[in-house]
Amino acid sequence: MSVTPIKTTPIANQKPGTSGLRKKTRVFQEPHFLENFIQSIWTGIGGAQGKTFVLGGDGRFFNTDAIQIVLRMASANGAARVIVGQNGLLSTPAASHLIRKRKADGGIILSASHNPGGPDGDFGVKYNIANGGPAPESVTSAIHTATEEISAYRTMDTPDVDLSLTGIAQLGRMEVEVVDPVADYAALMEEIFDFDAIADLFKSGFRMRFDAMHAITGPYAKLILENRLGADKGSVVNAIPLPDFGQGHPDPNPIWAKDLVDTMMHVDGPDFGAASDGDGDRNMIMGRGIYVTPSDSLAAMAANATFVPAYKGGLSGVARSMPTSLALDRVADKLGIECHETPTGWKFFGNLLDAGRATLCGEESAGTGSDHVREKDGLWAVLFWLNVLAVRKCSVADLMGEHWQTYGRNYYSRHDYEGIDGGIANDLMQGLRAKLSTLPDTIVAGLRVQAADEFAYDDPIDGSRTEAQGIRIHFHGGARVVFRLSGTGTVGATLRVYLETYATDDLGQDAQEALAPVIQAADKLAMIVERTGRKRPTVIT
Ligand code: VG1
Ligand code: CO
Repeated sequence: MSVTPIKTTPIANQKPGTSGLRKKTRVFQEPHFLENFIQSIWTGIGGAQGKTFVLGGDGRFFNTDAIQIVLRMASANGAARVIVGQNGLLSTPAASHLIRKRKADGGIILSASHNPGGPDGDFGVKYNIANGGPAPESVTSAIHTATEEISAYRTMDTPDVDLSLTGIAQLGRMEVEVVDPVADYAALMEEIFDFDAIADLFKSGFRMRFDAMHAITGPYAKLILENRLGADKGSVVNAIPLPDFGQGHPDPNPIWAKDLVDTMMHVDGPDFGAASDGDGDRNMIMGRGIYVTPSDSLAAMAANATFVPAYKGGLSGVARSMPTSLALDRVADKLGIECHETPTGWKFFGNLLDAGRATLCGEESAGTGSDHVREKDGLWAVLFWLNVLAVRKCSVADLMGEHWQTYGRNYYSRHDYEGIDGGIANDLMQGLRAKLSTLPDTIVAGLRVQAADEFAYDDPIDGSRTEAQGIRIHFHGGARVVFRLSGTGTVGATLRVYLETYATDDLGQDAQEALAPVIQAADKLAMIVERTGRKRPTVIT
């Protein structure tokens, strides 16, 4: 069982994006690709010697092989212990919780989140630090530098560790502790929420449907929603995690979770509907006849947080990613608490959560979370909504109707143009950047520009500055458009156009109709059709 240093050379483009390194699965399977990156993680964090790590993945194709590769490399690099989810499975929030609970030095999560899986799909690796959250930019850039300088990695020649049974196994000098992936997470949820109130809600005939999209949350949702809380058997659908997510796209939005939307829009549909993504950190919330945008969900959660036991004392502050709608800001204003605006990606919330400057955070991309872990958390958001509905005894539609009456409504939509040429995408952004200073006070598609800039973030805790985080254009009257390029795609570039307008009356419009002038202005400003040749977005959420 000797440790073998294997000679290697740097592989280009191993730069972590918004959330870890994501590539086509076949790229990850190429010789040395995964190994180079894992060794660079150890180098980037100052070595693995004597450390304890948490390890798990969302179960997508190549998860099982990759877990064994990481285990061997951890042992060969001197790690003391790796805590791994049974069968190599852990949802992202469960991994975050385990890192914190077990005071591990960090964790490796194998997932490309909402990206499709399978041999022709995507694979990914994220590194989380000791607070349980995604590595900040300082760490990911050290890892990236290491990928550019690597000349060897360390592994060992050992048989696979049996991960099918919980307990402790030995791999070289390292201990491998195989744990139930659901137990600790379920216990944490029970501490946060009023399980009795939610159980009573189900006893009263309340019906729900949770679509696990054949991804990681199936076993978590079955245990918590059906077994512990008493939701009807069969409330959790597509509950068995599959390596290719049943050929689906595990992204909980109205496009990819269309079955759920159809069920919920039916007059006899369930009272509450929800879905989560590949690695269990995203959520989609619906009521009968209503889809709640993630930005609205975040705002409504903030406004109703005191109905949940863990937050009954109030929120210390809230935070949202810059492209997320300003609905949250209105709630924060009323509550008299801080509202932080951060770049896209959960890693920017970590410092605020650690410092107690924010209790609740969220992103327009269906991510919400709190200081209970350091990742966004899909099932937690579902339980949050259930807890609020159980206490307030109202429907989702009534709750949102009342919310808009109180705060006004931020109509919101995101238009994605996927797989466009990288050069064209960069030119488009550059074109916008070049004219930012000339835009204020001009009229675009009937809307007058109030302010235009490129977002940069100064972290109030560690003082770090992150630049070029999206171009934002505010119009008089509260409308806004934001342009940025995705950092999670694996083919070409994805342009994301975030559209928003604010209304205090006429609260029941269709979002695309309410946003029509903003959509027109966005196209005029960025010359999307002209530059990309695309007449319409690939995905509208
Ligand atoms: C997307 C979302 C972002 C999210 C990130 C990771 O990033 O927009 O809000 O944090 O995915 O989520 P991008 O760079 O493609 O816009 V997950 O659930 O994919 O880890
Ligand atoms: Co995810």
